[in-house]
Amino acid sequence: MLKSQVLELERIRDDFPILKRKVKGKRLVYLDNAATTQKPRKVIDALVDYYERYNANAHRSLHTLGIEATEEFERSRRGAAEFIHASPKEIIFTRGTTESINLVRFAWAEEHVKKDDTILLTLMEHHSNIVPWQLVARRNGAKLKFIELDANGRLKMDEIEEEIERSPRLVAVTQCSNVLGTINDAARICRRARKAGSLSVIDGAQSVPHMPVSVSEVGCDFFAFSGHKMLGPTGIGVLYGRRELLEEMAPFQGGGEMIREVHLDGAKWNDVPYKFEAGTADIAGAIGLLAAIEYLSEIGMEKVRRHDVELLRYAIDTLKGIKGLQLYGPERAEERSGVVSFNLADVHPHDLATILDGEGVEIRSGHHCAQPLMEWLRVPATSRASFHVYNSYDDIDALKAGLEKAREVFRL
Ligand code: C6P
Repeated sequence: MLKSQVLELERIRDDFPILKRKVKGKRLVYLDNAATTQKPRKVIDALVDYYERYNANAHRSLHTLGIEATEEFERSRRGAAEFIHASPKEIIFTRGTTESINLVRFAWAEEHVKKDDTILLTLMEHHSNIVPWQLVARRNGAKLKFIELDANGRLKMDEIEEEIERSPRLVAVTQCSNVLGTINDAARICRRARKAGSLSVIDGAQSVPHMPVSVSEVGCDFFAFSGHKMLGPTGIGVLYGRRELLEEMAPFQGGGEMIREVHLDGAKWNDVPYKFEAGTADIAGAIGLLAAIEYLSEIGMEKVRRHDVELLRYAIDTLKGIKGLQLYGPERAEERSGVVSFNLADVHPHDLATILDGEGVEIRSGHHCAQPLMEWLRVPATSRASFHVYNSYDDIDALKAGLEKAREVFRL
């Protein structure tokens, strides 16, 4: 059944051309949304429209096309700002979450993190929110401290609060785990960090696509997310940075647009956010991201979240009934975003993913760029199904049927 209590699924699915294709002769059941989502016609059309009608560089040429491209590019910035309740001056366009976090590394942390400082992280971070800090720590002689999780994969809040009391230089935490789905109380963490004089970086790669997010309510110093996980194009993302910090920070990369004036003996920087946007931006990507934001806003992020919870509840109940299947992460759907990781007996996740692909069911298998978390779970890899607005109960039924087939193949 394609029905949902929350969304008009038939209409929504109609908006996504790719959902009409078949995989191995079967209906496409796309459950790899945490890796990247599919794109609605509105986003595809916005990209084509830019290239067909007003393709030009932004913030450079004063001809008609240049002015139209600049206006749409800046309208995208305002749209992104409104979506997360920030000011447009605090929105820097990047290639995605990874580049956003690395921007903080190069433009803030390399200068401000000193010898023996602590950078506080958690065991559920994606490599994008670990490796940049390992590099800073190695260069500047700082320490990394990782906060543990409880048996259900929830962050130990008392432990992180205790550590924040010690005033780490930086607290870098994901709002939602891409493996466990766990939602962290980012607002509480950032409030404590602010009180302790620590800066906060929130990885919003898996939260912004799935729930209403307000950076002003979260109260973070930096916030990163990617367009391609929220129905937008690849190659575009956002770094939100608190205005006063951005004003003080050094540039990220040097080049065109990030300067006010350049002379043989030096240069002066452009205003924020342009100071951090050297070179020609992904103009089409930003315009496509705005189309995605408009599409999600038309549905309403509250509804997107309610649909996620509904699917999670059904998925957890369904998968729990499969013999030999181990689920990871919090049991209550309300405590997680639209991601379900699991292992089936000792079948390798890659073998499982191949069998499911034969049934048209696309999931991700592997370490999901979260190897420290895999080590904590004591597994080399997991299988992972992840949802978005076009997924339905029968996608989860198809996943279950595929898993039952795998049980037969592996004689479990
Ligand atoms: N996670 C996944 O399948 P980029 O690649 O820069 O758009 O996003 C990186 C990233 C950062 N943080 C979190 C929590 C993420 O989930 C991701 C991307 C994908 O889980 C690809 S590894």
